[in-house]
Amino acid sequence: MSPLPPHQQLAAIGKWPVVGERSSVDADGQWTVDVAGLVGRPRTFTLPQLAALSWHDLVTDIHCVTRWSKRAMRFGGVPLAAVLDHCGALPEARFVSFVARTERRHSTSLPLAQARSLGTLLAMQYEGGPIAAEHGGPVRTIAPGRYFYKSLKWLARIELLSDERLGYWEAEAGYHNVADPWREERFIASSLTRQDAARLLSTRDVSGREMLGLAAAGLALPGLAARQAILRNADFSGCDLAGADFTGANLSGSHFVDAQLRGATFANSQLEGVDFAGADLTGCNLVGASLLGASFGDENRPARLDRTTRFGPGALDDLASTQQALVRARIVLD
Ligand SMILES: Nc1nc2c(c(=O)[nH]1)N[C@H]1C(S)=C(S)[C@@H](COP(=O)(O)O)O[C@H]1N2
Ligand SMILES: [Mo]
Repeated sequence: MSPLPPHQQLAAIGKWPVVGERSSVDADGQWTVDVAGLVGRPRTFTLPQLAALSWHDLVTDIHCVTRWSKRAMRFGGVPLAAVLDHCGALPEARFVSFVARTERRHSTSLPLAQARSLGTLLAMQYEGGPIAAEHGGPVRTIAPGRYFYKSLKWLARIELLSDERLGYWEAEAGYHNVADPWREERFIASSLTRQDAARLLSTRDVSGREMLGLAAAGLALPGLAARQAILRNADFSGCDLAGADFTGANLSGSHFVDAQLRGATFANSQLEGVDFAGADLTGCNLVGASLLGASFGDENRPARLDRTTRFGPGALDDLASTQQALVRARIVLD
């Protein structure tokens, strides 16, 4: 089988995690998709009108930035290229923004030439049936060859632009705007230098702060208070964080490789895609934490876990199968 992109792991068999928004708004009436901006013939399509343009089946692997992948997903729908040909993309159009019919009007964007060459699909079917509502039905985009945040659920509007308009995750969460999984373009570089980070952390209290891509590897930070902090993509590898308090913190994509975390609490925190390989998690509280795509290492470098490491009920179901086995073998579940 073809390899997965670096540091991705297969989601548990039969499981397709729901990530981000969970539903659309105003879904009662007839669903329409607007094609607007730099096109010669702007138009509002109903779904049957879209489907009539051209139909294409696409089989692709999907790769979430939170480190889970699923292979050979079969989608059916209309190629973006067919819609663009129909509506006449103007020569000055260089970017395409996809906007969702959701509360926060979620969006993502791609350079237009890339959106075409990747074979972006406006998908209306998954495995021959309708796309489930929580996965973006009745119509979502699929951008093969990019992390899955470039694939928008509940498509309401396609807008062609001359200038880049960053999407929601790209603007709000520091997600990389290119998003090539083979190059691991997960997050943009941090704006904080290592010195700035060390200075902020020396106060031992970063509760409620937002610091993306914190570079803290190797620091001694026992008892760090980081309640409700937004610390996506932080590097805490090799840190001493014994007894640290990460209650309610967002640590998506962060690294705790070989960290000392004895007695730390991660209650109700977001740990999607976190790497705990080799970390000491004895006495840790992980109750209520979301663990999609999290890694506890492998047989060569497992996290240290035992019966004093506490997980919430059902929390391990979010882990890849190999990870579930590794964790269950080390903790004793009642
Ligand atoms: N409208 C909308 N589309 C979205 C998101 C979102 O929050 N809202 N999240 C993105 C992310 S980060 C991922 S990984 C995928 C998840 O799709 P799924 O829930 O069908 O797995 O949708 C992407 N598209
Ligand atoms: Mo994602």
